[in-house]
Formats: sequence, structure tokens, C-alpha cells
Amino acid sequence: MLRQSPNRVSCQDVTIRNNIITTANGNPLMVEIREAALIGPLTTSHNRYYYAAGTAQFSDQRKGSIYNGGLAGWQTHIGGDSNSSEGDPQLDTNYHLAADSPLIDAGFTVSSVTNDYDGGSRPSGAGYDIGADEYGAGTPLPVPPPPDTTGTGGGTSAASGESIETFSSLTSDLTAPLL
Ligand SMILES: [Ca+2]
Repeated sequence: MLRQSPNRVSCQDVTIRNNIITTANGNPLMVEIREAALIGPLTTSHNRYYYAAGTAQFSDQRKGSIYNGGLAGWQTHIGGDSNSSEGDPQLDTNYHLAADSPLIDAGFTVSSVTNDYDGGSRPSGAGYDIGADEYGAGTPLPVPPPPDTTGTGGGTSAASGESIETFSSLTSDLTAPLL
């Protein structure tokens, strides 16, 4: 969700790429741009959207640019989100990509990202995978990871005084991405 309100600022030059976005609890909204919430370009591609109970929805509430609808119309509306798709991402019971996931090697090449959630090297195989996990790279960390785990780096712990960033899930259970 791209949101701008009196106590928030607009987002600028936003990129949403190689993400698995899911929602639950009766809310099919995947991405929403609220009025006056975006400055500059919105760059999106190679995302996977999944709403198990129905069809994923997208919303643009900017004046003169209103859109409410599904993925195909969204792609046309924003002139982007190419190579994105909708459907079950095919995750295993530990929220890692299953062997038959269509997201394997389907991601955009982001050469600055060299490790996945598990600390394994990416890309692996024929290319980058969509989502936080690179299939077949490294030893899968449990989700959520054990306390004091960095989430990457193969489960190493931070030294005293360092901050630790943990991940609660590989997929987001959001009402919609906040932008
Ligand atoms: Ca790969």
C-alpha cells in the first residue's frame, strides 16, 4: 500500500521486484497506491501474487489514475509488473520453494543480491528465483528462524552489540504492501 497521510510521507522511486505477495483473512488486495502516496516511478516486475480464496486485486487511488481490478488490468494500467504472475507459489511446509515451484529461475537478475534467506548463494541453477529462497542453495533455515538468527548467513548469530534482524516469514501476510 502506497500511503500518504498527515503523519506519513510519500514514497519515491519505488521498486517491487522478485517478491511473493500473499494475503489472507478475506482481503484480496495485493498492491494499493493511495492518493498522493507516490512520487516518481513505480518499478515492478517478476512478482508472484496469491490469494487462495479468489482473485488477487490491485488498486490505484491517485487522482486521475484510478484503477481497481485484477493483475492483467493492473499491468496495463501501470505499464509494468511484467513477468509477474498469479497463483500458488508452491512452497513446502517450511515456506521454501518446492521442487515443482514455477518461481524457480523465474526471477529478475539483481546482481547485488548474492545470498538468499538461508545464506545460500544466489543465483543458483539457471537464474534468480522469485522470493526470499533460492531453491537448492544452502541449508534451509526454519521459518521463523531460531532466536538471534540473522536470517541470512547460514544461521550465524550477531556479535555482542550488533543488531539482529529476524524474519517472521518468507511470505507476507499483509493487507497490501505499504509503499
Ligand atoms: Ca535459481
